Amino acid sequence: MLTLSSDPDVARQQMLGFILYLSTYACADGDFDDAEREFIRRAIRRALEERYGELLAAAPVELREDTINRLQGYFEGELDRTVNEIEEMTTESVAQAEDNADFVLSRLKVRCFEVLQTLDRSQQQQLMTAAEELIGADGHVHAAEQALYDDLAALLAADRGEAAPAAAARPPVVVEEIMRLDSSGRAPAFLAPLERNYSADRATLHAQLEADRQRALRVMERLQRARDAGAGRLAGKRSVHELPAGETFLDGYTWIVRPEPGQRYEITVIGDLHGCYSCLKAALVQSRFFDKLAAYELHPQHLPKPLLIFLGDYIDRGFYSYDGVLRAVLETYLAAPDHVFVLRGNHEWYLSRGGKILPAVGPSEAYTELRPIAGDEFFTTFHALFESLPVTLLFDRMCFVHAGVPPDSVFKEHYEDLSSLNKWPLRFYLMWGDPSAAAVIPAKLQKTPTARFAYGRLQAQGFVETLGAHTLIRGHEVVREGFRRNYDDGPVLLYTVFSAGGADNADLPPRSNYRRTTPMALTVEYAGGAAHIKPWPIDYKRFNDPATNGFYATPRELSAL
Ligand SMILES: [Mn+2]
Repeated sequence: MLTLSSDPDVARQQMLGFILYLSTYACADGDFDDAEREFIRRAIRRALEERYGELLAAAPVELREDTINRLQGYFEGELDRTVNEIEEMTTESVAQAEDNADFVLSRLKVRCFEVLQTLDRSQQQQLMTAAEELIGADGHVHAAEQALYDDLAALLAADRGEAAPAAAARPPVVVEEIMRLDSSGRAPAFLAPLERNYSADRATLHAQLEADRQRALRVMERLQRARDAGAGRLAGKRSVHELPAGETFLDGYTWIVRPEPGQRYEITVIGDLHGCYSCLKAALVQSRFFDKLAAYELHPQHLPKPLLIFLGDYIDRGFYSYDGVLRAVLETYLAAPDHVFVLRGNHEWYLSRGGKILPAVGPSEAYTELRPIAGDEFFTTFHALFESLPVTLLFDRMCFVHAGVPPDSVFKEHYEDLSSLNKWPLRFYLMWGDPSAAAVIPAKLQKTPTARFAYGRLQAQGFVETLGAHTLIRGHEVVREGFRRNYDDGPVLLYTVFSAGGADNADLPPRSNYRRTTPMALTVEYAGGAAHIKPWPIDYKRFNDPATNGFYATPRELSAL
């Protein structure tokens, strides 16, 4: 429940605030009963046990017990003092026509709010959760308790807009000016043989679909091996800091990359591709990822380690989904599985109903085009592939995910520790949300009839800080400029990158609204905890050309779009 600071003075203030806060709730119904007292005593105990159990892990058991008991006695004294003080307030005189109970409640409210003000977002959330539990501790929820809770939640939400992010330390992340990367370099050799449209000839098509299906199976096999090795490693881990340096592993649907001490990294980040194969090819050429990887493997001690992250949404919208972007992304992963990370987007989502695979996102152009010609086995395999794709990657204190943070209600109900990121409701919502300019989006507004929802800056901050991170990089949203600094001046940073689009990109249908977007990708240079983010436009145009792109050598033979 309450995680105490490692600084003893801060921890004491936290505990006193915690006691004031909870006893206020306990008194809000006009009666401080035994169940409520017992609840607070146990809450104090749990916080002390967690703090000193860890701190004095190596000390003899008796010493540990003794320390915790002494502190328990001290804080219980503080609890009695606080409760007396609150009860005394009920005898204070008030102006005529004012109700004393209202006065006490509003005073208490302010005091609680002040306590909350001294805490960071995730600690605030801990207190609000504890209050909720306490309200129910005596068996029924009193209207005054609920009113206090609701008012504080509203105050907190309103206040977050005023919170001074400038005062908090900015994470060591700098966004550089847009840079230009030329596209004259070599494409990875494995791409050219893959650049074949699905054929109208049935036998050829069958062989193509089967090759794509086999590739998907190989990817699943590789992911499964990583998963077997990393299974269970996030259980009980509250923050990325608790994970050992220098290790990379996949637990469930969450990739963890803990940088090796002293190692520099160069991370290429590619946002939504949506069937724009020319964008993918251009990005691979411009980033020179495979050239850099080859050089790194020769001189690992002198060069930054290259990583490549795909943020999901490979299919639909553009002309080259299964036979283009998805095929090439999977092959890219298989070519360098220790350096390439393929995350899942909301378009990588099918439903299985009575043995049939159905699309879950509409319109689903890739499915519509292939459904009449590809068999159940094909879609069953890709359904399984999509289900198996990881959703989150945590590199040091940077979080990479398709869309962003979960709604408050889902986060509260399902999140316990880092392993909770693997639970379906969280995975689902991490692929659907969009950041808002508002500080907080109220719960009511997060409940939408569609999967898409909005989150506010402080909700993003609460989520990202809970993971132990400070920066979130996501795609999902068709931002016209291709790269957007959504939250760029607070203690938590959030950026959007979109890699599909282009006004004159022949990969897109003529009337696609993606043509309004300038596709961009990112290079993140990382060293010693600090990162430089460099956005760059994708030169898709160079690859809308039969000379550089096999897909343009022959007309598309299937054309549902
Ligand atoms: Mn999306």
